[in-house]
Amino acid sequence: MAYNTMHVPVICVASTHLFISFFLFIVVVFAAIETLKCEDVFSASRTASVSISAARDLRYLLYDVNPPEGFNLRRDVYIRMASLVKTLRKDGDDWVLVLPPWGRLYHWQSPDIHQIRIPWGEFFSLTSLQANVPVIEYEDFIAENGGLFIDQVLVLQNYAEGWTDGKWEEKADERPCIEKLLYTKDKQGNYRGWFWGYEETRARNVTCLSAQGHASIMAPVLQKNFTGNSVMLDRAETLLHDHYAGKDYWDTRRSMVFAKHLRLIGDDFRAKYLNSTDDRDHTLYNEDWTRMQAKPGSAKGGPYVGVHLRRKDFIWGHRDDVPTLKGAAKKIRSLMKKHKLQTVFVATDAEGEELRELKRLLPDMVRFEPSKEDLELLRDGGVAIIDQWICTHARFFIGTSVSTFSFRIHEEREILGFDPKTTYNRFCGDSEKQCEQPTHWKIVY
Ligand SMILES: Nc1nc2c(ncn2[C@@H]2O[C@H](COP(=O)(O)OP(=O)(O)O)[C@@H](O)[C@H]2O)c(=O)[nH]1
Ligand SMILES: *[C@@H]1O[C@H](CO)[C@@H](O)[C@H](O)[C@H]1NC(C)=O
Ligand SMILES: *[C@@H]1O[C@H](CO)[C@@H](O)[C@H](O)[C@H]1NC(C)=O
Ligand SMILES: *[C@@H]1O[C@H](CO)[C@@H](O)[C@H](O)[C@H]1NC(C)=O
Ligand SMILES: [Mg+2]
Repeated sequence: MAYNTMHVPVICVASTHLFISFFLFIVVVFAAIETLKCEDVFSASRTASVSISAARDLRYLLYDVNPPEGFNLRRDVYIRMASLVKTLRKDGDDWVLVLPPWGRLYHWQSPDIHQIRIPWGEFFSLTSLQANVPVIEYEDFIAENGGLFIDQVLVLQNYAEGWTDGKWEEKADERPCIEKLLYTKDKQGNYRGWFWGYEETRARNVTCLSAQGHASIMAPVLQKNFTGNSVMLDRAETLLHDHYAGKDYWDTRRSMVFAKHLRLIGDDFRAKYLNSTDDRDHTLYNEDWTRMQAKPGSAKGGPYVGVHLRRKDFIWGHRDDVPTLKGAAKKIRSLMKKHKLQTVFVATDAEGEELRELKRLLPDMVRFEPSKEDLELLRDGGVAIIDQWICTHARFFIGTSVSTFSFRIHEEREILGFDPKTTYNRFCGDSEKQCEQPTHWKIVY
């Protein structure tokens, strides 16, 4: 087969020495720039709030998500919280969103790597987030707040009785906790909990709150009922999007620009192993997301099929919308033929025997597989982002049914201006009857 004559190495392990020095150089330079920029943005926002400080008190909104949820659903919950903060700021105090440190995620299991208390700045551009809504890292919150106390934790839950009369109604009420509380009272009467691995953090009070509705139904509750300086919403995924795929959704989504060093590593990989550059592929990216408005269909993408093949918990349940590896390989070959592409880039969480089988089935696939040293720097989250970034730039993309990892790639491609036909595609189960393809969500500017 023609694939066997490809010049692409079976496994692309970048030259460690070069990679490390390149990586460190960028990290240092950009970390410095980011810090400067962040301080600028931040002091500007502070100055603004000082001038009207009599009317607007500074208040902090913190949040966390159900522990088993992964990286990409958490990115979705961020959008809901950003929307709530915008609502809170419209009338009332000077609310700031505190970014929950990354860590202890079920999928981030690479051994011997520090994977907790990771600031958002390692994965996302803080200046870009700041241009949408005021945000700060948790450690800055500790410093500014002058201590380790969170005034009030509200553990969100559904209503024990479900929807009364089968009627949907938006509401929030203090209620007894339904599940066992993951916070325990200490000798001083304060609450200890996970708090992203910050063992010294304590909450003064923890209450359960049944809530059903959009994120902004919490605004009056936070403005009137809980007046502490810092309020944390735990299980924040309980709240729905204010307006899914509306303008505000997309503003926040567009502001979630990946950290520059991760984009550069992805770009470097594209150039080296996939013959893909922004100029040729019409995927020019504007560092300032507020000025980025690619014409739909303008992006061409690099000469490869991008694949996100989700395994692990997606196959353990024997779901019928997820293909076998054989089924996936067959589909990939047919897509390469159809689109006249000789290269395939595969992002997957497959491991062990599954990964070996995949390599047997697709010996010429290109993968981003960092060395152990690089993995220590990038961590599992950074590698996931680089995989997503490379899939984002493919001429044609196919993902896995209802995977939020694939959904985030769809959005990133939408931002770059790809024709939706090349983006909203998913694998079908080997014997899936009705294989509905993903929904196209058009950007609202
Ligand atoms: N590097 C990498 N990690 C992946 C890939 N697919 C899944 N993962 C990991 O598994 C997690 C999947 O969980 P999540 O983000 O919740 O997405 P979902 O479960 O597919 O909806 C990701 O966050 C990654 O840590 C992949 O293609 N590449
Ligand atoms: C908030 O306060 C109002 C007025 O006191 C009360 O009616 C409402 O039930 C409270 N809501 C919550 C969620 O505590
Ligand atoms: C904790 O919050 C609940 C609900 O608002 C309130 O009734 C209670 O008095 C608070 N406890 C303390 C110690 O402040
Ligand atoms: C890379 O792509 C360009 C045009 O897109 C082509 O001319 C060139 O031959 C390709 N290089 C390799 C090594 O495939
Ligand atoms: Mg998940």
